[in-house]
Amino acid sequence: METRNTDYYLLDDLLTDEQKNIRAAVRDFVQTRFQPTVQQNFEDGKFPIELASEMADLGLFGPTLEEKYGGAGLDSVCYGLICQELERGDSGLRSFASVQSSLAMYAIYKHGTEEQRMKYLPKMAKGELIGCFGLTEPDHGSDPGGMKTHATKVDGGYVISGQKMWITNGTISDLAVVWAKLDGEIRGFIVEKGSKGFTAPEQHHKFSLRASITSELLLDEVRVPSNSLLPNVSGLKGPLQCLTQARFGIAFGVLGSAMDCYERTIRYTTERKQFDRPLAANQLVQAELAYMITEITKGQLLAHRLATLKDAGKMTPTHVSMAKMNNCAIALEIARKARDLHGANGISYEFHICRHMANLETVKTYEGTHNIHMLSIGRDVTGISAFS
Ligand code: TGC
Ligand code: FAD
Repeated sequence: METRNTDYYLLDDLLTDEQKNIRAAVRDFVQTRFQPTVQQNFEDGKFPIELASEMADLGLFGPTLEEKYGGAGLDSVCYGLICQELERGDSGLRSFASVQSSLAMYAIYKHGTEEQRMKYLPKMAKGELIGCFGLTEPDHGSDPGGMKTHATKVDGGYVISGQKMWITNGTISDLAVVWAKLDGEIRGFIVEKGSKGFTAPEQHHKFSLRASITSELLLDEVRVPSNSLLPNVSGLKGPLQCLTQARFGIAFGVLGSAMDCYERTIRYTTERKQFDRPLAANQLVQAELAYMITEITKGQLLAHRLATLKDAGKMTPTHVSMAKMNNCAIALEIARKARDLHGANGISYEFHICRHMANLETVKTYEGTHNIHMLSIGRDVTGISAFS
């Protein structure tokens, strides 16, 4: 009954012991190791990279991959619950793990050679190598197909030039999966830290995702060897297939932030009194609490079904769009309502709500904005593209 507060529809009955145990282990890690410093890290604009090896020991990097690549072959519900518990702590913590697992490791796993997989994945699973995923550019966010970063074939390899922006983990990464156009086609390249002409300066002055590293990737005629190319895919579907994995994790992850906001608000409104009675005794307050738990419950059902579709091989990209779009929107709305119900305390670091709220503004935007997912669903149900 550990999640009784947010398990309104007894979804735990559908979980296996393994799924519950993994959720409990990640929750414990977040509470004991991450939570004590999150306020300070958020204030300082710092990600606690020193926790990476503990996260690796818990199996949080590439958990669904086979053992030979350092994974544990976990199912999709397990992966989703890992994301949920990490994001209950902070969206930046889930971002760190999402980018490592679903974007950088998955790109190499899905699009790389066996040699590339064996070179990078086991070390990434151990947290010995950190990766990032460079798709977005200053002038191409929602429309990555227009990217300007380009690669040219030269003797023994490629030369890559361009600029990526808003890249999670960039500055602390040992390798970047960079998407660039080669002969007009989008291709993926592994660019290692220290490559001549490659730098990853940190982007500062953010209101959101402050306990997370966000960076530019600057590529000034960076020469990479032939075996840096991910050979098994070309075109926009290369990065989009990776994004499908990460968006799946976000559909679960944001529920963690929403749950934390809801549970804190239940506690706060039952304890704090105004007009000689608890805030929660007011019908207007109860209406907000009822909204929160209803949307969390609907979001959990959507996410759980998405995971079972994924493991059954029936999940489509627009299934993922629906869950990412909906769950981000309701999590943000829940955080805003929680902020309101905490009154002035709602803006204080000490009460954590405003941090979640600010983070969720980013999560609504990255990995495809709300509008982009809505239009993807619109295209699916009408057969008409509103993009072009
Ligand atoms: P479109 O014609 O739709 O697609 C091109 C090819 O890709 C295939 N495809 C997908 N494959 C897998 N998963 C998906 N979700 C897919 N969506 C499309 C499609 O079938 C096609 O394949 P083929 O074989 O015909 O070539 O392309 P489009 O140019 O119309 O663009 C579609 C659009 C707008 C939906 C797409 O560009 C898009 O999703 N834009 C949003 C960009 C985005 O999400 N960027 C995220 C950057 S990474 C990030 O934010 C990480 S933050 C992580 C963190 O910190 O946690
Ligand atoms: P734009 O595409 O300029 O969109 C601006 C607004 O216009 C949005 O509301 C959008 O929905 C709307 N819009 C755009 N096109 C349409 C349309 N056709 N119809 C209707 N509305 C439209 N990227 C990476 O590659 N790797 C990362 O690791 C990464 N991490 C990130 C971390 C953070 C903290 C942030 C903030 C972003 C990150 N991103 C990353 C970038 C992110 O994916 C992009 O910001 C996102 O895809 C949106 O692009 P944009 O910011 O250029 O917005």
